[in-house]
Amino acid sequence: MKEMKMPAIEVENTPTLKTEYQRLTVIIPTLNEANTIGKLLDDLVQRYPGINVIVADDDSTDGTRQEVLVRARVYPRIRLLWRKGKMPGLAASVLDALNLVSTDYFALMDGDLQHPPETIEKLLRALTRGYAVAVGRRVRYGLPPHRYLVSKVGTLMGRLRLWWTDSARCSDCGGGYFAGRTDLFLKVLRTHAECFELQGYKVLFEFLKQLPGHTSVAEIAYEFGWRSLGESKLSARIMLRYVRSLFR
Ligand SMILES: Nc1nc2c(ncn2[C@@H]2O[C@H](COP(=O)(O)OP(=O)(O)OP(=O)(O)O)[C@@H](O)[C@H]2O)c(=O)[nH]1
Ligand SMILES: [Mg+2]
Repeated sequence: MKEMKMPAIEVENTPTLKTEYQRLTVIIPTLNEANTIGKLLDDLVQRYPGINVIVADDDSTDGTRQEVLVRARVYPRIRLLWRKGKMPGLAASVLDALNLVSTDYFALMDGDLQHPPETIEKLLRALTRGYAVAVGRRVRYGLPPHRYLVSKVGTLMGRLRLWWTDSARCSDCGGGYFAGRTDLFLKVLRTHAECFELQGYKVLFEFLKQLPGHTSVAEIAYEFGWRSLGESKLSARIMLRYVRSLFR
């Protein structure tokens, strides 16, 4: 799994060709995000003609799937993965969706509008320029002080872990907004499936742990918005899962 060594830098401001959007699949895990998922999907397909989207829904009960299906009928590049009867979990949902991706690149973003859709273009641009991974780096946090602190400490611990094992690195390894080369990530998934914390939230961290230190990683700054609609699914149990994954 040899990757060219490239420094983690901001990607310059040249627009991505419109035809490049069809090379990307955006994975959106959802659990009861009916208030926001429709708006997010509308924004993505309007902004990025030709883009592919997979919504990986863990049997939501609030009409999330209906919001997706209404749009999928009009825009067939939107697909719904209904995980009914499967072991629930954010990471498990993302990995299931990743197995369905057939485009060169994929991106992961939340379905609650905390991740700004305009950043997708910069993530994609980094990949088409040759980076293996493009990571969104939060520069503002839509989080209350205690959550901000927990997030910062968690990210610092994650960075130490990645440095200690000479794994792939970036400054915001605890974020959930990133993109990557599909073949590389599928290879990691197929060779290290048993290592993933399937009910955890830190999918990026799980992958970085398995990628070698010389992997080329670009960092793209973005403002992590406040959750204005719907409810947070993050719990103390999920945070503990992350602590466990630091030592695995
Ligand atoms: N499929 C699936 N999606 C999930 C699950 N838990 C959370 N999600 C989705 O994953 C994304 C991130 O979850 P959030 O609850 O927003 O987590 P967060 O952004 O860290 O927390 P807040 O800042 O409080 O919103 C959202 O799109 C959720 O709907 C799950 O168990 N399964
Ligand atoms: Mg959120």
